This record gives sequence, structure tokens and C-alpha cells, in this order.
Amino acid sequence: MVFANKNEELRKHTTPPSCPTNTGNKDCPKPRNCAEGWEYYGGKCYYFSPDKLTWAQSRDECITRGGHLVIIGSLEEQKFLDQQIGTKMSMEPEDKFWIGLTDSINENEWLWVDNSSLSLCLRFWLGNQEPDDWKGEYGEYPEGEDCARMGELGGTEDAKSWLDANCNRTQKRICETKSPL
Ligand SMILES: [Ca+2]
Ligand SMILES: [Ca+2]
Repeated sequence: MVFANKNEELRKHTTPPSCPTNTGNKDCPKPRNCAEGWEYYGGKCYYFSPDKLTWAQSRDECITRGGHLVIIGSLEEQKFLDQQIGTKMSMEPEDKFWIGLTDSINENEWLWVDNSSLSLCLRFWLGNQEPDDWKGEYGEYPEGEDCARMGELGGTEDAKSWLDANCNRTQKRICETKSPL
């Protein structure tokens, strides 16, 4: 019975979608096959959370959903996320989204959640100040800022929208996963 169940599971996962993508069939609103609540772009699915968690909680929650905090590997991907977030942020200026980037092990050595290094060519820090490892006006946050978040209301012209922030802040998050297709 165990094997039968496994085969059944396998069959479910490997059965191609029965609806063609070009018919405009209302029964097939998600031709790209991302899970409910996820958005398709460039072969991947993205989840923009409505709720807020610390960076570590966000990292874990994305894994629970079968993905990971987003790893941004191209200008196109950054632009897509920048624009998407721009439409999802409230007027509250700190209403930004965690991404899967941290320098919590060695200061200023930014690593993605898969332990890959941040490429010199693909850095999208906001303005000229970030990352600033800000410790507070009076040094009240000695731990500085070791986690990256992104987003500007309406999106940015140059797609530079990353800021480092205190990892214990609660922010929304972007999870990413490979599209099931
Ligand atoms: Ca830092
Ligand atoms: Ca900062």
C-alpha cells in the first residue's frame, strides 16, 4: 500500500496541466502553474506576504512554504520585484519587504540565503548611504543593521531599492520558488 500511495502521489505531481494556456478558458486562470497566492515571473514563482515577521522568522516561513527568501540574480528580476512591491506597499514609509540577503556573519560581507556571495555587478542599494549598518542616533542599536529589505512606493526609476535594517524589525517578505512547470 505504501508503494501504491507513493505512485499515486507521483502521478499527481507529474500529470501535466490539462488545460492549454492559450484558450482563454476561465477554468485556467493560472497558466504558469504557480501555487495559489504566488506570482509568476521568469520561470519562478514569488510570494509577497501581507504579514510581517523578523528576518529569521521570514527565512524560516518561506522554507515552510516550500521556497526560500528571494535571491535576486539579475537586473530584470530586480526590476520586476521593484515594480511589484511598488504597487503593494502602503503609504507607510517603512512598509518594505525582506529579501534573502544578510551580513550577519561578517560585517559588510553580504551573503544570500543559499550562502552565495552578493555579486559586485548585482547590487541594488538605495541612494549613496546604504548599506550603512546604522546603530541608532545615540548608538542604541549596537548590533547595527545586518539584513536587507527592499521597496519604494511606486517603484524606483533605477531599480535601486535595497536598504539594510535591523534583523529584529518586523517586515513583509518575498519568498521565491521554482515554478512547478
Ligand atoms: Ca551590517
Ligand atoms: Ca540602513
